[in-house]
Amino acid sequence: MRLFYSPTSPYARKILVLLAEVGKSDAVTLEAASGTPVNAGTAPLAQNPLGKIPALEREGACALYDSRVITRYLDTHFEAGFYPQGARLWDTLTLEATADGILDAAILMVYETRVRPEEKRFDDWVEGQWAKVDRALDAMENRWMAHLHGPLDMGQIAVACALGYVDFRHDARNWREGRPALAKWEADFAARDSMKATVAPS
Ligand SMILES: N[C@@H](CCC(=O)N[C@@H](CS)C(=O)NCC(=O)O)C(=O)O
Repeated sequence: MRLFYSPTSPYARKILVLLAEVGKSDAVTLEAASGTPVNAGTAPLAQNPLGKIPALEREGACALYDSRVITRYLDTHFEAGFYPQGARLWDTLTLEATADGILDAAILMVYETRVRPEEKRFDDWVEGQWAKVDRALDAMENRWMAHLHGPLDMGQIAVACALGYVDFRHDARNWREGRPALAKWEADFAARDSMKATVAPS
């Protein structure tokens, strides 16, 4: 399998963490790729017409995207069990979607300053994106800690990668302030080998 990725992509990191957790990092060949909404660059357009990474090329089968489809596929393929059976599945999927929503907002904030010309920038829109992140982090602190401390699943991996990305790109927002439980959980999770092996290069 070939994974189109970038070492700074938090969506790709979820996949790399999953693979590391199941001891299957060697099962994919990594192919660096990147693009933006205004320049597809080296994005794998043949594998993903949306021009986004990650995308997973498979032998004799169609390429997979987006990251949640890829993690679900790899979880099944390697029988990882990171998408639990029964009622906990819906919590896991909702937590995963919340973490990915944080990433979607956090990345749009980055594009706003990196990609959009200065005279076209819209500060209220950027702050609206951060408000989404802020609310989602509050929900984790107030509602999700019991789940986060449960058996390892894809919701937890997604949250850890989202928090890592907020640190990486939005450190100045100081997300830990007022969220001691989530901050402690993040510090513990970040010490896992799978997380240490996939830290974005600065
Ligand atoms: N929902 C997608 C989001 C992927 C995504 O936005 N990736 C970024 C890089 S981290 C990208 O390729 N952006 C290029 C673009 O938006 O055109 C997923 O989970 O895979």
